[in-house]
Amino acid sequence: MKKLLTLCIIYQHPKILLGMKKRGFGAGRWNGFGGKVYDGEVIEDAAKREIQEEMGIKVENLDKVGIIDFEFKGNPEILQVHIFKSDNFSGEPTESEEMKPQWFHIDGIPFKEMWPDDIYWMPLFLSGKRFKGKFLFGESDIILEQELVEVKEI
Ligand code: 8OG
Repeated sequence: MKKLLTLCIIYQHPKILLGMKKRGFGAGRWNGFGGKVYDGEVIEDAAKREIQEEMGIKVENLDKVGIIDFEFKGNPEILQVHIFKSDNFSGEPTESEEMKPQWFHIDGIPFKEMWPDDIYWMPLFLSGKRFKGKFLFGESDIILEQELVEVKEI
């Protein structure tokens, strides 16, 4: 079974906007903004909705830059995360019940407090590349297998 999720990172060089996830899956980690795509919902619309819900800002121009499939050993479910980039938004990033937003300089991205795969694809993200990948996680979210390739189109 495949579950679709979105992840959006606002990138205004040299800073990116991340949020500390306060509850649920991935709590305690810095991450981009996003969540589950509802049945019948256009993926990009889901990304915009989540950004609005999680920090109260509106984004218009989303650029899809990556798709990564995540699997957890012993669990048949595949989480397919569609990764978007945006360089502009309207409104003020505001803390919600789910996320506490914060800007980070790209030389100070807190990878130790992020999902362990992020350190692999973030350089592609930051350099304007598009990519596809697959990560298999084991216990304690250790990466057991990984594939990551740069692609021309997504
Ligand atoms: O709705 P919920 O908050 O559970 O959605 C999970 C969010 O976490 C969604 O934005 C997708 C994102 N996400 C994963 N796995 C990973 C991962 O390995 N790295 C990053 N950076 N984000 C992930 O579900």
